[in-house]
Amino acid sequence: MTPELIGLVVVLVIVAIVVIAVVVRRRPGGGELPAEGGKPQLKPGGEEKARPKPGPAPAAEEHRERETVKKAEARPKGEREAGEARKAEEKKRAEEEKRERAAAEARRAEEEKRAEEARRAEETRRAEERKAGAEEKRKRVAAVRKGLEATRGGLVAKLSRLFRGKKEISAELLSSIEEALITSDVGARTTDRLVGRVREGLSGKDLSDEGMVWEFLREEARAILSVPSEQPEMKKGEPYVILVLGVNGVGKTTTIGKLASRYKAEGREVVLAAADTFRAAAVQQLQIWGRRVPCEVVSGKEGADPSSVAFSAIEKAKAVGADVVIVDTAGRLHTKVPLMEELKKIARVLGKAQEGAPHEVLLVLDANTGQNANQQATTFREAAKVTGIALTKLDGTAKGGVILGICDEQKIPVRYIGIGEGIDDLRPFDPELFVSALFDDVGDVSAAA
Ligand SMILES: Nc1nc2c(ncn2[C@@H]2O[C@H](COP(=O)(O)OP(=O)(O)OP(=O)(O)O)[C@@H](O)[C@H]2O)c(=O)[nH]1
Ligand SMILES: [Mg+2]
Repeated sequence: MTPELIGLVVVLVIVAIVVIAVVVRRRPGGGELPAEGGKPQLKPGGEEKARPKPGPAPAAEEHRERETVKKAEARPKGEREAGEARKAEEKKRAEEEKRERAAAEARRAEEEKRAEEARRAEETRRAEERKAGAEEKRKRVAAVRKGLEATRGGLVAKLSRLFRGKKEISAELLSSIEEALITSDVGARTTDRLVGRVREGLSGKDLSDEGMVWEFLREEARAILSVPSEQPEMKKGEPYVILVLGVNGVGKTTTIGKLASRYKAEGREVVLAAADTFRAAAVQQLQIWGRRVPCEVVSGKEGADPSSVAFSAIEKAKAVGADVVIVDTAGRLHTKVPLMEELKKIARVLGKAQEGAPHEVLLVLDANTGQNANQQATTFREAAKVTGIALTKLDGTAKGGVILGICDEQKIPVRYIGIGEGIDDLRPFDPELFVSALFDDVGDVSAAA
């Protein structure tokens, strides 16, 4: 190596050293590299060497600072906007809720209005129904009352005359009540019971004036007349059989005709059995009713066995699909044993022809016969299982009080009352209605009496 070359190398080395020194000094945070963990090493017991920290180039730092400022500026703006959006959302929601509440309120008001209208309409309907029911009841009471005019003019007028103007109920008044009841065919036993109860009420101070005694008698009458009853149900496709009994001329055939007409009006098909084979006229009488109703009448030859006619009638009813069979029988004195035996036979044969028959054994009693009607009931019950009573001709007697004695002693329910000869003059018996017809508005009766 030449001395010139050596000199050049030395110069280059020096230049390189200088350049390196310059570069090292200019490095950000220049100096020694931080120790492991990125922290500058502290000399034991000393402070961090004061020297520039290594960091990004000034341009990058500026950029970052600008970004930070921007972010700092941007944050409050974003928050503001978010807050405003939230508020707007809340306001919107509150308005929606308000609208929903208003709509719900309107719906409720509408529903309440409708419910109120429905309630009013229902009330009006019920009031009309009540009015119609009351009107219907008034008509029925009036019709029965008309049929009971004679009894009202008798028993009721007598009683009301006794009570008129009385302030105190004396022993004398009680015996007058007793007499009025007896003479109206209420019957001795029932009269005793009624007067006895009035006496008890007076001594126990439960009854203190004539109004109370009147009301008490009315209530007692209603209770006596309300005999509990059980009737078999009518079954579709099986004829319901009614056997009708009674002494001569009480109104059996007429009652059967009226009854058939009632069933027919209810839409039931009826077959009549002319089991009164003693008289040709009896069969003809039933046939006339058959044409009036109209309904089928089954009859036999004059003098035929009544049981066979009854049997044929059930056969006929089954064949034509009729709902009801009503068997007319000859009037018989309850004292005639063979005739009563015949009734038993008819009942037996009916039971053979149709299970459960006769479903009703209806005893017809004429109200005009007074206490004798009660006697008839006792005897007929021994021959046949009487399940109901039809009390006829109440329209023609002042002795309608007999119904109280019959119900009280026989404990057989009265099913129908006859208040005239017309087809509509048979009424189902309703104790409440009957008592109203008999006892209410007595002012009219006593005035007339
Ligand atoms: N005023 C009135 N008359 C009635 C009533 N029921 C029946 N009659 C009349 O009583 C009379 C006898 O009636 P019927 O039906 O023939 O009596 P019956 O029990 O069948 O008579 P016999 O078959 O002879 O035993 C007839 O004139 C009927 O019009 C009624 O409720 N009021
Ligand atoms: Mg007859």
